[in-house]
Amino acid sequence: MKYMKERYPQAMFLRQDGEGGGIYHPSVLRTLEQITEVATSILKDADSGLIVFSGCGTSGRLAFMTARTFNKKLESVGKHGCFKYLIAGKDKALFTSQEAPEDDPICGKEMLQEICMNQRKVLFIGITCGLSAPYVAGQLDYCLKNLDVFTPVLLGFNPTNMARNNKIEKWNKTFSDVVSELQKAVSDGKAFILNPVVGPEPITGSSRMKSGSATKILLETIFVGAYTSSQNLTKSKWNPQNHLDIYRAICERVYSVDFSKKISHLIKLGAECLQKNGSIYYLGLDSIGIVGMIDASECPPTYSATLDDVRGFIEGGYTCFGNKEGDLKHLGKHFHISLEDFKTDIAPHLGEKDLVIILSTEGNLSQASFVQSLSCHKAVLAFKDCDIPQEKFDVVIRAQIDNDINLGSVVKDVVDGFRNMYCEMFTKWVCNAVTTGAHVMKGKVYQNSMVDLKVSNNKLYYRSVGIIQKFSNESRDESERYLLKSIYNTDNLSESHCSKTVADHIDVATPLERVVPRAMLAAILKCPISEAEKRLIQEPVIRTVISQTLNSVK
Ligand code: F1P
Repeated sequence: MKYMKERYPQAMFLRQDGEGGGIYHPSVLRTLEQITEVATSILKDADSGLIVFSGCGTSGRLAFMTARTFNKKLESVGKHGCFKYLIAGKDKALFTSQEAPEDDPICGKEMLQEICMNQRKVLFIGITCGLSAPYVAGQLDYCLKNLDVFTPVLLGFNPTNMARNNKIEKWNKTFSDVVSELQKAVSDGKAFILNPVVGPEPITGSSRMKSGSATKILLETIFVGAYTSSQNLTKSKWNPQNHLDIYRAICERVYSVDFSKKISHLIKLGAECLQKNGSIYYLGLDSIGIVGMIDASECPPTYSATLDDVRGFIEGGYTCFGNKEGDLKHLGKHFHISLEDFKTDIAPHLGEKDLVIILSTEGNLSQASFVQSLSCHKAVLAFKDCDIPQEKFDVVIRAQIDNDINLGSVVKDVVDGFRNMYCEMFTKWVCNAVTTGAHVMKGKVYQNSMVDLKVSNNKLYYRSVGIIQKFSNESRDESERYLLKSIYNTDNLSESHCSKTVADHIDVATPLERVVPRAMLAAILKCPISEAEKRLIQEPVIRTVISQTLNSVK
């Protein structure tokens, strides 16, 4: 894989100047301060309004996590938790990707209306890394029509001129149209756009990585600031830059020589397990466990992984998880999330081809006898100086946020109350590295492209067309025809295939396997779909079959 410095996670902290600068850009810092002021005014009287985070996929899951963190914080000081989250596809989407609802702006608007009924003041933060999700577009549009109640914020990581301009089905605007309207409200001081450039993702389009991390970092910077100001915890004015410095220090620590050696070891173990059709399991405590679960949930849409390839479990199950709809176990085995479920459903079947990674702030999970007796590969990531029986684990990563990381100029007392958040960030970087690295080693990526993605929403449909075009040198229209041929498993597209909507194509494509690789091979070789499928059966490692095919037509 081509590695460019700007793709490294650390690159998101680069001090870029000029238009479209990074997270330290003065205009970004100013916007952070302004949003913090609005949030502070709501938190000072938490019964007076709401703060709503909303998004799709990873962005929605981070919306959930952030609302959970700050509600807990408010409740710990006897206040009412005024943070709410919305995610396209509702709570089911916290665990498995439900990407079709992402394309529905009306559904987005209605869900927002429902939770904001009778509110007088709402700070709405719509998160969409690519400035693209119709679900969020519908919500921002609704806020713009009701600026007396809503202060809308668009959080994403593209310059505004790159906002998606594709037609949204059954709607009369594009995301880009909504951004233009938002810009007018921004100039009137009634809305905000927070869209620093964090550079390209290591795997093109895998916004769960840098953009996901930046989402978490920026939201936490705003709300740690708002919380501390509303509680009068600090006399000096909140300085977002100091808070961003903490994450920069954590990122440098994760990628320091000693930690990266251990993480590479973990990636190799993970890859070996996936290659042997084994699994990676995260077992975690509290929010650190949730980070593992989120990481796992992103593997199917990004790498066409099965729901069993990477899974996460959390001590206390749904009670600890704290989602709106509560226990979702009835939806099937992939919604069994507690350690007890892991012990009964998974532990008895573990073997040499599986890897269990303990994620723990305390280390007490790593000491649990049930973990130590598991007959599989085991690793632990812990954040306290605890007594980990090293000999029982293949990899031990022990990070001490206080000692390892210079918390520098940030008020120590402020940071003390949010230590878990920094551990979560550390964990996210480790988990993302493990699952990305393991899938790359499994051959799920060609160069920097996620060539085996699921064609499960409008954005991913057109991304797939782009990937086929890039490697086949066919025209865009012809590349789309190859995609359709692969979806409908035919070499002769009929009138009825061609007259269907993109949403119809997505419905058919979502449950299918290897749709994009099959279309790519057929487009490169100009061969029937059945011939492409035969090649994929003969050589199931996607990267290998693509590079062999490309070499054969050189
Ligand atoms: C939302 C999202 C991603 C997911 C996939 C489909 O993207 O669900 O989280 O990985 O790419 O879209 P965005 O709206 O945050 O750009």
